[in-house]
Amino acid sequence: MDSVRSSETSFVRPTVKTAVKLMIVGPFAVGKTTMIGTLSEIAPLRTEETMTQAGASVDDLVGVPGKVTTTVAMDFGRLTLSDELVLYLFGAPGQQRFTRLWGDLTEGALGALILVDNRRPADSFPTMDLVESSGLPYAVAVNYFDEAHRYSEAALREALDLLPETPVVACDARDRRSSTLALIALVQYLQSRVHQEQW
Ligand SMILES: Nc1nc2c(ncn2[C@@H]2O[C@H](COP(=O)(O)OP(=O)(O)OP(=O)(O)O)[C@@H](O)[C@H]2O)c(=O)[nH]1
Ligand SMILES: [Mg+2]
Repeated sequence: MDSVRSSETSFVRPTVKTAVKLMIVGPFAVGKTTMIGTLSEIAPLRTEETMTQAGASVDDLVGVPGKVTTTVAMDFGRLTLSDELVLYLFGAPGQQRFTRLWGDLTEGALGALILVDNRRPADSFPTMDLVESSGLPYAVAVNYFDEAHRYSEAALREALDLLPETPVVACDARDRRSSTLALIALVQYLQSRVHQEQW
C-alpha cells in the first residue's frame, strides 16, 4: 500500500478531467473507515475517537468486540480510477444520530456505496432510508465478516427490498481489489443512468 501512496500519487494527474464525489456509508462498524483506507491512494483523513461506556447502549459491538474507536465525523480518501477520472471518497456514519451532518457531507455527491454487514443486514435500513430520502443513487456492497451467513443475491435483494437495477456485490473491505470492484459497480451504475437520461 505504501508503494501506491508514493509522491507520484500525492497530486491529481494533469490528465484528469472529471472529479466525482462518492459516499461510502453504512451502519456502525460495517467497515467504512477500513474500505476508504484500503482504497485511498493518499493517506486517508480519519476522525476516529475512542469509544466510551456512554455509547454502549447505542453502538452494538456484536462481532467487533475489539473495536475501541469510532468515526465521529467523516473519512476521506482519493482514488484515481483512470487517466481522466478521479474519485473523492467520503465516509459517513449512517446512524440516525448523525442525520444532521448528512446534508452537508453529501453535498455535491453523485452516488453512494451502502455497506451491509452480512451478519446483520437489517442494520443498514436506516442508512438506506437516509440515502433514498436524499435522492442519491446507490449500489449495495455486502461486507463479509463470516462465512456462516452466506446469502444468495436473490435473498439479499428481497431482504433489502432492492430495485432490480440496483447493483449488489459481495466485498471484503480489507481487500483492495474487492473494494475497487465494489466501487466500479457503483460507478458503472451511475454511468448507465447518465446514458439513460441522455437518450
Ligand atoms: N472480517 C472482516 N472484518 C472487517 C472487514 N471490514 C472491516 N473489518 C473490521 O471491522 C471493524 C470495524 O471496521 P471500521 O472500518 O472501523 O468500521 P466503520 O464502519 O468505519 O465503523 P464506525 O465508524 O465506528 O461506524 C474493524 O476491526 C475492521 O478491521 C471485513 O471485510 N471483514
Ligand atoms: Mg469509521
